[in-house]
Amino acid sequence: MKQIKRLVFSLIGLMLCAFTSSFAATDFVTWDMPTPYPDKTFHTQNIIEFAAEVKQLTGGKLAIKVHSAGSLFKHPEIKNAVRGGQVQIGEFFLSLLSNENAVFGADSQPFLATNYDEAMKLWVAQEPIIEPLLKAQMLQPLFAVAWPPQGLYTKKEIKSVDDLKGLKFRTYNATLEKFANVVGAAPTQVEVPDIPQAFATGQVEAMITSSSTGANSKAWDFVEYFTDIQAWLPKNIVVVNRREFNKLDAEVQKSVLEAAKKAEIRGWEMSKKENAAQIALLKENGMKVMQPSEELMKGLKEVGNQMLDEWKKTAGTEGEELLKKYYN
Ligand code: PCA
Repeated sequence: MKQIKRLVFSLIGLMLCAFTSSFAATDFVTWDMPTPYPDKTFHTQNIIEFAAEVKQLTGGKLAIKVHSAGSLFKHPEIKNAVRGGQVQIGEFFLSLLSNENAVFGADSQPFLATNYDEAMKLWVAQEPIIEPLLKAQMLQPLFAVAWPPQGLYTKKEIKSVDDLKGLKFRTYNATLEKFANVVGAAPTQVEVPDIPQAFATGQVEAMITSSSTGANSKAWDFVEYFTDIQAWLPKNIVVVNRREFNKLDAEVQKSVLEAAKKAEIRGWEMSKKENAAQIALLKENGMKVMQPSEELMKGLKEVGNQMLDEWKKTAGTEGEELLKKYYN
């Protein structure tokens, strides 16, 4: 009898434990999400919508608190903050990881993919290659969105690659830094929120970035020319810590993946619309929006070819596989 009592008690105990822990798992959870770019950036807007959708789909079980503009973690620290579990989810510029493996930087190779269709094709080729690399670091990619094509911002008209020589050049990753070095410019890494200040103080005088980042930074305050070279479309990626993701209920996990899928589609559409609108805004504010000369494009593409050859050497078989998929 005693034994049966004990058994019943321990069974009740077990059930209570299971109940409270499952309750804890389904209880309301808040995730912190650092992002590098200011609120008005379309990527950030897209992420704010993603967070709202997650909240709605999960009936409030998962709330994502967005900390934009590098306010919680500085851009270069975001990936490791997610990896280490200090935060559960985060956004960063994918090609920043090219120092770990060159395949992460495929989307920043000059003139490899120069429009939205090609950029999407490149992402389709790149995703299955980078996913296991991220997974090995406890990271699960959720979605990636391309920036508009990268253009050239300068104080003077640029007619050939030679005109870039000696310019103090704002850069945002190792590939762009390399590009600046190859064309004989002087690179300085500057995060987006610091662009206006870097130009105002003369730390830099030229840059390559999207119409979006140029217009958001009020480029007309410090440069006169935007040359529409459409050199590449780099991406931002959103990743989640897998341990944290696995803690969620299956239903909540499903909702996160569903919202992520929608965010990727919406983000690419936003990017396209953004490009047209922001180029118009550059013009409205008095900037000269130029089509590149043949000579400039020829020179830039030569630089692109040279850089791609070097990239192939460092990207090894994974890089080969990526390019094969992309070109097919
Ligand atoms: N804007 C970001 C990345 C690429 C872009 O268009 C930047 O300038 O840092």
